[in-house]
This record gives sequence, C-alpha cells and structure tokens, in this order.
Amino acid sequence: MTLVNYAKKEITCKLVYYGPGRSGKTTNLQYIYSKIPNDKRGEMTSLATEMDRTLFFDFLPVDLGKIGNFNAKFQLYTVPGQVYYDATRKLVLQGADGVVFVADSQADRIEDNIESFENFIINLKENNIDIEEIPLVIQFNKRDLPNAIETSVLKEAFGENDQWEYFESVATRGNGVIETLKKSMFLIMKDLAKKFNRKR
Ligand SMILES: Nc1nc2c(ncn2[C@@H]2O[C@H](COP(=O)(O)OP(=O)(O)O)[C@@H](O)[C@H]2O)c(=O)[nH]1
Ligand SMILES: [Mg+2]
Repeated sequence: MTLVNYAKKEITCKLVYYGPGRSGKTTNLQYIYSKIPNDKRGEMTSLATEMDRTLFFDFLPVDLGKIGNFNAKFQLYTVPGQVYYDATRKLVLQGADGVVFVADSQADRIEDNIESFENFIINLKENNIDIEEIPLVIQFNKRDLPNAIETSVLKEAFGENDQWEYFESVATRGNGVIETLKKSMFLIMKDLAKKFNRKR
C-alpha cells in the first residue's frame, strides 16, 4: 500500500521480490545495497537461518526518484521461497505496489518456478491484489549457468502477458539487477500516477 506523507512530501512504495527458494532474491537485494550510496539507503535487515536461507524476509529501504515534487521511497522485501513458509509469503505480499518475480533459469528448476508462480497468484488473490493490475517484472536469473534454458521456453511456462516486463540476469555479478529494479520502480510510479489521476 502506498503511503503518502503530505507534510514531508514523501511517498513510500512497497516492492516485493518473489520466487522459488534459492532463485537469487536475496542476492538481488545484496547487490542493490552495495550499489546505492549510503545516504540513499537504510540498513539491510535479513532474518536468515544458519544455512543462509532467508527465513522470514529481507528488508531494504531505498530513497530514490521523484514523483512531482514528492520524494519516492521504496521498501524492498524478499519472501522465503521454501514451500512451507507460505504464511510469511502472504504477509510480505500484503500491500505490495509492485513485484519482481525472480525465476531460476536452470532446467531442473522449471517445476519450482511454476509452482512458485501459482502460489504467487493465489497469494495475490488472498491479498485482494489483481494480477492484471499490479506492476510485474519477471527476472530470469542465473543466465550464466550451462543448464539455463532458453528464455522463450521460460516465458511460455509463465504464460505471456503484454503488460509484464522480462529481464535476464546474473545476480551474483550484478548483471541485470539494477535494470530490473529501475524498470519495476518506473512501472510502480507510472501506476501511481494513473491512480492519482483517477481519484481527481
Ligand atoms: N551461478 C549463479 N548463482 C547465483 C545467481 N544468483 C544467485 N546465485 C546463487 O544462488 C544461491 C541462492 O541465492 P539467494 O539469493 O540466497 O536465493 P533466494 O533464496 O532467492 O534469496 C546462492 O548461493 C547465490 O550465490 C546467478 O545469477 N548465478
Ligand atoms: Mg533469500
């Protein structure tokens, strides 16, 4: 849910990184954290297990962009991908203004991607978010691995939609990470402008 603070001229948006376990969501946020100047970001909070898998979520506030004369702040979250953390995923998705779905390009992960995407659709519904309305960027990650399958095959697996944007990435090297983030922020701001105009 977008928060607008008129006194401080500030708009706060929520961007959620969704996807199956180990697809590279936390790696995306770590790279973003490393690239954003100190004064434009808060601390990254990760609640992880010993195994370095995200237990609850990662959280990174960034302070970027302007909408009119308002400062736009983005709160970046990741969800835990493992099947049994569904309640946490649903909670993190609550009030999302946009989603980056991080898919694992490896051939043996295709089922996991589809399962996670189906789970995403269910959790959107449970949060009363319309999949046709929410700004969505699908990121095909791990393009560096030899068993990465063609993006056209991956696209088909998700069901193509004209409104969605697609990016290829190698999150460990940072390739495609900032591009994905920028596109997602752009779509969210465009969507917000549309909503504000509708209200007037
Ligand atoms: N080869 C390769 N490994 C990656 C890439 N992105 C992430 N990883 C690795 O995949 C594992 C899981 O990444 P993580 O970000 O924790 O996944 P999450 O569960 O989605 O948060 C880690 O060992 C990462 O270093 C990538 O683009 N290429
Ligand atoms: Mg993680």
